[in-house]
Amino acid sequence: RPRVLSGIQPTAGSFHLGNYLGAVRQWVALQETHDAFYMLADLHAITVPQDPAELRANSRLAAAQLLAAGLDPERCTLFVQSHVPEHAQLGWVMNCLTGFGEASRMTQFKDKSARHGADRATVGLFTYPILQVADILLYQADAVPVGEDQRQHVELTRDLAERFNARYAPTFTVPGAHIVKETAKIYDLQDPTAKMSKSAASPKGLVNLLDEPKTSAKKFKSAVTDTDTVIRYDPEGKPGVSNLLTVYSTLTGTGIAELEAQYEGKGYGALKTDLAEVFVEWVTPFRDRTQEYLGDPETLDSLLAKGAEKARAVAAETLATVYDRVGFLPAK
Ligand code: AQP
Repeated sequence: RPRVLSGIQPTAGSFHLGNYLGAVRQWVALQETHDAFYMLADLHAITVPQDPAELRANSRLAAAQLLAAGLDPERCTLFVQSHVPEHAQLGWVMNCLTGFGEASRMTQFKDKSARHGADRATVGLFTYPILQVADILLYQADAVPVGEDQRQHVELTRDLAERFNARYAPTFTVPGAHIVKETAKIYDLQDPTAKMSKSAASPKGLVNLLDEPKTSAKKFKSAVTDTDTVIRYDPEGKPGVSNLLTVYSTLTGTGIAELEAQYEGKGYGALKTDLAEVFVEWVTPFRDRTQEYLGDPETLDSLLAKGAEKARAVAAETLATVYDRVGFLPAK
């Protein structure tokens, strides 16, 4: 079976609709066809300041949401990044293989450091894509299911894997990004040209899965569209309407063309109200399941411990090969 690796940061508490449609939904599907490794990226989370108690609580909350979304620990390996020390260890080796200029070209760092202020951005935030390279290569992943915003980091992973393989000996599988075109980028409901993001300036266009469904329904109903009235999928000309159609189509499994036909002659109001209903119907059981998993933290923790054990077996083998290839003296 081909292998996949992906991760999500346990930072904001609730996942948002972009995280779910762009990434987590694919993870659930891929566990049927792939040897799948999914991690809670807590090492990545501390690249920006975190309250320790909140980070711990959010890690369990993230695990509960992944299970509620459909990850099955019998069919995939779900673990916490900091439980597998090989991530930090291979991360260091990868740091030493990366050019400073190369790392400086990562657009996500540029965006985030601009947001935090150059002085407050940490070196960890700068090198985070290189740790991500290590995350992926440790598992010899063939594919990395992510949203469009992560494409550049997967490209860096390919470059570094090829560099290591050429400099030492073939060691790493060179992975590809697994990006589902339709949902690669879910947009903010108030600014449909911007990515839906937990760090948006205003929460009005951000749909958090664990918010009160009524709150999210209101956000759908007041989504920004355009001054036209035709419901047509046209991401360039009609980004707001197209984003709503994407969400509607993915949550219901109805094709976009079918939705266009269904809403012919109807106004934006009808589309927004129906989509709000579709979302509430989908999210209500998701929230209930999340609460059920959260209610039993012991089971959650032991499931994550088992995941870490499975992950470590693979990670340790890769790291041992890497240490040998770079010329470290074996510890006796
Ligand atoms: N709007 C989005 N559309 C599609 N996919 C998205 N992802 C994030 N936003 C969208 C994908 O979600 C996965 C987990 O991402 P993360 O843990 O790195 O979270 P993030 O990218 O930090 O989340 P945000 O909201 O985008 O926060 P900021 O803007 O602060 O970084 C990834 O696969 C990502 O592609």
